[in-house]
Amino acid sequence: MNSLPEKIKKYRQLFNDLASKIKDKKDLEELRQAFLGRKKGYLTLLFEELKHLSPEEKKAAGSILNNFKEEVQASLSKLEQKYPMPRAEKTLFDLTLPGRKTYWGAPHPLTLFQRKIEKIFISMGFSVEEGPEIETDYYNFEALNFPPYHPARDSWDTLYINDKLLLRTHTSPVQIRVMEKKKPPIRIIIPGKVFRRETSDPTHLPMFHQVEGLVVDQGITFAHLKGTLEYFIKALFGEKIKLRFRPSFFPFTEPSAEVDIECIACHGKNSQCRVCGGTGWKEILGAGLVDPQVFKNVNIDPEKYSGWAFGLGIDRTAMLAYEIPEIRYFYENDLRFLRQFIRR
Ligand code: FA5
Repeated sequence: MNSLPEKIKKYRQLFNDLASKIKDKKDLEELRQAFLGRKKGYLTLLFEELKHLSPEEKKAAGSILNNFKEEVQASLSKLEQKYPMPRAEKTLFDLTLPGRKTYWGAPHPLTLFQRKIEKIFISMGFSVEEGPEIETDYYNFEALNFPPYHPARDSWDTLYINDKLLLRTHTSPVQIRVMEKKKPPIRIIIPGKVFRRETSDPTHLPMFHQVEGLVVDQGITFAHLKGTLEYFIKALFGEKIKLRFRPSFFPFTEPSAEVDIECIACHGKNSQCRVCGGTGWKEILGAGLVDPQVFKNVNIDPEKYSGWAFGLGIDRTAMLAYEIPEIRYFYENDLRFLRQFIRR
């Protein structure tokens, strides 16, 4: 039997011989398997032979064998540069596949619409205020001139937390909170959530959003209210929008009005329209001159100051602006609906 150094000499020759004949990466892979293959590679088998040697012989032979292994590995990596292995064979990934698209989310269409409203009023010199969604009976009703048991409270029924606390039915209580702290001139808008005991239908929700407006100064008249609201509605819907002021009643304004815009769903042409009930008009806001009693409740002199206020339904107005025939779509969380608004 040949000694280990002799065998190594023979295999070195074989390796060099085969290496000189390599034509492509397939030959290269075969050569690698022949020498380094885990079960039957020549080097693996030679290493197994070490087991039968004495400790001294093992040490000397082991070192020669390791040198030979390093030689083989170095030659193979040199050859690999000449015939590189394709990446796909080395990795489990198909790098040519398109990547997965990440959906980052976006503001809700009602948030976008609220920002649009805020922008128009800010451009007219208004500032933005906020107030609590859980309100006291005093701010939601009494200070706004709804005494206990007043029948006007019926149209603003809500969820009561206890005798004194309730979910606010409109953004008007924030008028009181602001007027208690700030003295005129006041020029603010107040956006926020409101709640009502209401059955939902295509234009009504039990929870929706309003934006309140309040201006208080000397010499303020109904003409200022009308001019500002006309400017605002045209900025939102375009110059051609048809709107009308209609007399109305609110305990905290006198005189009071409601503003309707033409029905975007049917333009007055469908007597069965589910949005306007066939009238051709849809109410978007209530407004009026601040009642002198409200000024007295916050210690502002009604002989010296006057003011106007309005409360607009954001969801209702957004549905008309985007020509959506159903207000509840905003709350169904259907991404096919919501994604349409991302770039508006
Ligand atoms: C009020 O809430 C008064 N606070 C508005 C006001 C403010 C008047 C300041 C005078 C001075 P009203 O209940 O009409 O008013 O609601 C105002 C607007 O909110 C409506 O025109 C409508 O656009 C919207 N709205 C009312 N109820 C609902 C509802 N259930 N679902 C969706 N939008 C509604």
